[in-house]
Amino acid sequence: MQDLTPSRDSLDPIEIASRDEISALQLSRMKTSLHHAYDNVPHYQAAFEGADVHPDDLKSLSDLARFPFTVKQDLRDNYPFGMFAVPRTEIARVHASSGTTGQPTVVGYTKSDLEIWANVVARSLRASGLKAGDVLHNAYGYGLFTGGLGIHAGAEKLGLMQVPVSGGMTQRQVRLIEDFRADGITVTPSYMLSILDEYRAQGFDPRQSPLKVGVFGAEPWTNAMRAEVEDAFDMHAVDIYGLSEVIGPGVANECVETKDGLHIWEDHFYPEIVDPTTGEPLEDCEFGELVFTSLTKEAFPIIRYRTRDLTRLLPGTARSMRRMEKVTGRSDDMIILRGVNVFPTQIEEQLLTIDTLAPHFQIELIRKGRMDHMIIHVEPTLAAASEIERQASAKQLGARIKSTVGISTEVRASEPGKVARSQGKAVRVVDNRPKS
Ligand code: DLL
Repeated sequence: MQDLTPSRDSLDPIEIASRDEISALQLSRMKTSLHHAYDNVPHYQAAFEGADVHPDDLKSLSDLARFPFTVKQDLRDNYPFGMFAVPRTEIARVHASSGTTGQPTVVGYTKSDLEIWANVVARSLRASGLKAGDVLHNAYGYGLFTGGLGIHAGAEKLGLMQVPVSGGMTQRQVRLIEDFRADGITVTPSYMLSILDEYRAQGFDPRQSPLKVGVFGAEPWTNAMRAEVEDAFDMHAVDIYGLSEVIGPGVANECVETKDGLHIWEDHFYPEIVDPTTGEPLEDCEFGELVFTSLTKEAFPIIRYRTRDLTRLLPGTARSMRRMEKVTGRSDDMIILRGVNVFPTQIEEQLLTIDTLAPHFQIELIRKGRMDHMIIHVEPTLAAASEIERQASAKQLGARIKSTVGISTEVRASEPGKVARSQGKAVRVVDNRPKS
């Protein structure tokens, strides 16, 4: 793999500023952001007053803990535009969640917000090892999802030649990567696996592909998956994180030279880790739920937003800004099986240790008698694998999960192509338990 480390002088000075400088900037921006939210969004005014706190009470960064959290339900209650802090006529764009699990949530951007977003995405793509003149194949979905258009603007800002292909039509994805000689690809890690299958189906050697780096995010993925994809394509695989409520992709990104967690662009997004049950702030290095406060957003300031993503904060390495460890999962995705907490990423990790099984998987939950039961659907690597070989691989995975995660599962290895493929965010868990 090529060394893609960006030169020190190509970085934004704040990325490598002293911690004191970063904290001073955060404090002054946080004061402005709290005032902006309080003065212009009735929800924040009521919530701050309910907690008996005023923006003037913020004297140091740690005073932020006195302010109330914002949760997804607050956004739903204020659907569609109630959380906006500027007149509707100043909104340049909206994005929205799909709303498959409830009422959709809407976020808005002024022109200045879009500019900041493009800058943090450009910073993320540069940290990933891309530079002006490179070709970027952007396979995140375009539309109301923030992935496609978010990456798009940052890629233009960095001076890349962008192929705005969006998700789907996997055969064409492979053809365009090859014909246009893409240096980089932005896509969900699960869809990258579908592209990998298609590479092989078309008879291309993925290790000979022009790709030098993949920038993967929008869903949890493991270091084991990183190793799998890096080896398959002979390219770097780096992690990009973000969420619509905070801005979209580009809240945090790994550096290609270290790949040791994601540097949070702390000059725009202030992170905290809290205990997911009590909401008490935790120290850096302690594991808990990630919470964000926007420092510069105009249209949709967000104060202490509970992301539900579980991780911990670590000191900076390649940049001065703090890192977040790869996200283990969302607290909503945690499965409690007969008293044991399980995340789909733990299943992924074990699956990738077994060479005879492909990296595709889906978890199905059912009820057997009065007990919850987990079925893990997987596939053999080889199309020609016999029934006996498939069963042996399935048994091996079941045993690994039992000994590492501590749960008994039923692993079903069917023919290749049977496990649902993703063209965006993978659906890892299908809950077929009767609703009580
Ligand atoms: O997924 C934004 C995005 C697009 C990020 C493209 C990266 C690349 P939402 O649809 O609002 O926004 O979903 C946000 O996705 O709270 C996490 O649970 C999950 N997520 C995003 N990035 C990662 C990641 C976009 N790198 C939700 N690792 C977040 C793990 C991630 N989970």
